Amino acid sequence: NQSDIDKKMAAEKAVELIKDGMKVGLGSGSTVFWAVKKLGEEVQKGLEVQAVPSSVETQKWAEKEGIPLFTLKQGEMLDVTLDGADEIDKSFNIIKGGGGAHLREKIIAASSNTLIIIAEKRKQVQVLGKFPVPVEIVPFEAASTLHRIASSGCRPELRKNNEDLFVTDNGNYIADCFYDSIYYPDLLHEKLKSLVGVVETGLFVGMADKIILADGGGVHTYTP
Ligand code: DER
Repeated sequence: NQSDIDKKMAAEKAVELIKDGMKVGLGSGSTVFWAVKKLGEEVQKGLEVQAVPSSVETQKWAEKEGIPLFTLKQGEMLDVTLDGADEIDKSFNIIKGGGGAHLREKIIAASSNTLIIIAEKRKQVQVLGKFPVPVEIVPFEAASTLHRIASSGCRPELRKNNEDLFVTDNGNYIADCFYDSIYYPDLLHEKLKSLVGVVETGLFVGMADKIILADGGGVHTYTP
């Protein structure tokens, strides 16, 4: 369907930027799925890369494609990371975490010299906030942490996985936090991070170096 075509187009455009010998961060989600697939094809044709996956799901995809995986040493940086987005505003601030992987995704993005975001054009919005902000919290006394998060002016909802609570790859919970428009994502991120019990937010502020968006009409690359 058109959505998959668009995701695939954006993903494959990004993979063109991966050169021999690069250390690559792999994000998570259905757009990154196409990037891993394309990167795997290139590896099978001889491209030499090493990758760090941002979720167990991405790790499995990468292993299936024969992409060599590794762990960064202290101080070692990735050359480039490819990752998706749930919402992108005009200043290229991003909400991520729809798939529950934003803690590992942010660790990888922070350890990468370049962060390339790949997405369907429909993810671009004027102002963030239609999509709830995923916030990873520790399970211990989660209700008290939710109360502290609510005080930041949102309605926090513990993410479910069918009947059970969703548990991240790190053994934590996710609170999906419903705000109205988020005009100052940097301030909101700092406020949330200051709350005890909060591990990481899905607000990626000023982190993207390149945005590749696809819609039926083609692929557009934006540099903040
Ligand atoms: O959960 C995540 O952060 C994903 O990258 C998400 O933001 C994008 O997922 P999608 O490519 O399946 O829309």
